[in-house]
Amino acid sequence: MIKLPEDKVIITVAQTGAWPLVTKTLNPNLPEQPEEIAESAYACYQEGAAICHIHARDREGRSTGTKEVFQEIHDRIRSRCNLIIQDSTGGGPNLTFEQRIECLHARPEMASLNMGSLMRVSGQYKGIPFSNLREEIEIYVTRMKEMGVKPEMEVYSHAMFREVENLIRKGLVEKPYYINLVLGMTYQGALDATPKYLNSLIDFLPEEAIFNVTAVGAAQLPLTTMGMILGGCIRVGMEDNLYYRKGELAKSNAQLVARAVRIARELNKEPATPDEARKILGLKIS
Ligand code: KMH
Ligand code: ZN
Repeated sequence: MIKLPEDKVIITVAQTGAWPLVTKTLNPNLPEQPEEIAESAYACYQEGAAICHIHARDREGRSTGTKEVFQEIHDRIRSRCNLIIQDSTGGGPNLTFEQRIECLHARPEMASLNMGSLMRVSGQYKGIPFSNLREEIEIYVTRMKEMGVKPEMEVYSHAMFREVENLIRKGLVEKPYYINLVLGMTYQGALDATPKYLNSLIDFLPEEAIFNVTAVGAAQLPLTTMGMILGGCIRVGMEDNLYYRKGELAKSNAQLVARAVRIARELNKEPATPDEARKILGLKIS
């Protein structure tokens, strides 16, 4: 595992997720439309985020994969700042295999790559898998490679390192590998968000990997703090956690980024700028 420079942390903000029930009805401050996502992204950039992980919604608030909506979000963000744009290929349960990857045509610098399948266990999609078969992962990563997009490999359990190893063995991902350890998803096959699981996932990281910590719900604060201490990058934001603290909804994504930056500074770390993050991750400098 590669640790970040001691005095740096790369902060990703994941502002809006794909889950259809997570809308403004649960937190009215959730940005859904391109203009809201871009405005909020700029506020997060000003607070210290370097990467923006993006899901798009249509005008009715449903997950969409269309290039046009992603392009509008990218253009709006890029007209204001140089945040690294990381599109989600996780899609939503309503998106097909091809729709999930259409966002690549809007030319993000990075894109998520889910490293195995999980089972949805609640709501109208209960029993519908979040499918990421080896063949599918390989198709996605090959397209990313062709288009110069760095994959953010999302790992939800130890078993998914088998898929990471497969991509490394086949030369389909480049160093430094960027691996997002995602804890606390309420899907069957995912790990709970506990310090013990985080530590044990870190033990299985390949040598040349930089890691990021994502934790869902109330675990976002303690586990991202732990991630910083252990030399990792962190992800905060309303895709993973709608609350600032118990009983208090987050006012904005920027509020969650600002708290992460305060904690980083208490730990003698500065948030990496987007260009510093590009250098660390091996992306082209903007
Ligand atoms: N909602 C996250 C916990 C993706 O976008 O590819 C999982 C995620 C998947 O971020
Ligand atoms: Zn996502």
